[in-house]
Amino acid sequence: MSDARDYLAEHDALTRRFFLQRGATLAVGSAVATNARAADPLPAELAPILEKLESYFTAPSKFEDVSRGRPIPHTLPLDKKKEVGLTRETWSLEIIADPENPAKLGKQFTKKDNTALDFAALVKLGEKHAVRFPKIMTCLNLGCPLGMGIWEGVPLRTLVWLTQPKENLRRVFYYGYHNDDPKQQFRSSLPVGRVLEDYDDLPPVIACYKLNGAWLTPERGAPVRIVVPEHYGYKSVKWLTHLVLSNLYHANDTYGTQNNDVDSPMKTFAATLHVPANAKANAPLPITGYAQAGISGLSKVQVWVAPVGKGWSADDPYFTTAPWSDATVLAPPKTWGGDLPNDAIPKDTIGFDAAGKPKAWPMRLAKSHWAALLPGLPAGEYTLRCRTIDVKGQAQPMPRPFKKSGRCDIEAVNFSVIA
Ligand SMILES: Nc1nc2c(c(=O)[nH]1)N[C@H]1C(S)=C(S)[C@@H](COP(=O)(O)O)O[C@H]1N2
Ligand SMILES: [Mo]
Repeated sequence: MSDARDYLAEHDALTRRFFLQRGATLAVGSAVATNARAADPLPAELAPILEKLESYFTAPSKFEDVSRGRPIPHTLPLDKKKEVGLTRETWSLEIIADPENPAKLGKQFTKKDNTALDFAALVKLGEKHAVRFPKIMTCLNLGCPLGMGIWEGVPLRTLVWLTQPKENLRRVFYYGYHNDDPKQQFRSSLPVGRVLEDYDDLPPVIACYKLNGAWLTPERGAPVRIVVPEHYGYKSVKWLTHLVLSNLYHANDTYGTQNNDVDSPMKTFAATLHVPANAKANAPLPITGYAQAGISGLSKVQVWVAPVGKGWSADDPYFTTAPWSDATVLAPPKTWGGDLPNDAIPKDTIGFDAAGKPKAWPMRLAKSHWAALLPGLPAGEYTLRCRTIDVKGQAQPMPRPFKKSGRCDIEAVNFSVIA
């Protein structure tokens, strides 16, 4: 262990010195890549990989898809979609009291009574109430985000208030179209307090119909899906058909029956995008990655390189005392991507000012990119690890061996340095 510690302390000192030198000697002009974006100029060696970085927002068609159903609802032919209400012209939403734990409501919205809310009525409500906000979509069970978007819709509370709730309302649950087969139902839920109020500076929970300025596509849940800003993807139910107001006092999410922790908002963590495959000995190592700013926010990304097999002290399994060094969290990009019309942030997007500039950076519940240029190493096999520091200065992900509480790790990637 002491061997490893010595080596690492040395590499740490080297890393710090290296960064200082870089900062001092690199001219601004040599450091600008096309979409490069740091408050301070980044070393020119990073330019080629910064140019290849993914766009900040994800085009709706480029999102990874997590969809259940046999057949998956978005694969139904258009005629069938029309028949079952999965087009904007044919969609409608029932808003009802839970038959098993009924909330007392002044009014319900049902297909039977011809009072279900149709798409035109939702969009009409949107003229007055619509909100839009950036959010990263991440599956609780998967290691990497599915996509980063600006989601737009009507706050769910606007729909809840339409029912004139009187009493016995503690939970709101909702589900989407699943081939009219109860076994295929995919359901999520929220405490009513979260629907009615946006505590902790969160955007509202919405009945969403636009992503990145365009109508939702069938894959993303058209015509209407729920989007819950602070939660993993399973709370954001697609092909929404039913909003159920319940006096149940606990979660009844489908994910809860699959051993997932359904009261666990999104975590902060980092991962790499580019690590040199076969780096040259003693040549600087350009590295990029992304970070997800979860509920606890993001203040830093840190990296640490150690020789493979050197090990780390068994009493510090989360490497809290390792010689981490700060990477650069990239500033807002020059172009946003994601197929945003005119590459502009839609007007009145939460978290952005009137000129479409982010009010704070990095943004919470969103993605960021980062880069680091590490000093060259002798030939050998190495492990690069990355982690984040949240806004309160806590290293993240916190020790969290429970994958079913939201998958996130201190990522470790091995790479070779050759003579
Ligand atoms: N109706 C329905 N909604 C759903 C799902 C589903 O299978 N059916 N999958 C959920 C899960 S687990 C995730 S992670 C997100 C993924 O959103 P995306 O496919 O738009 O990326 O959708 C959620 N909404
Ligand atoms: Mo998921």
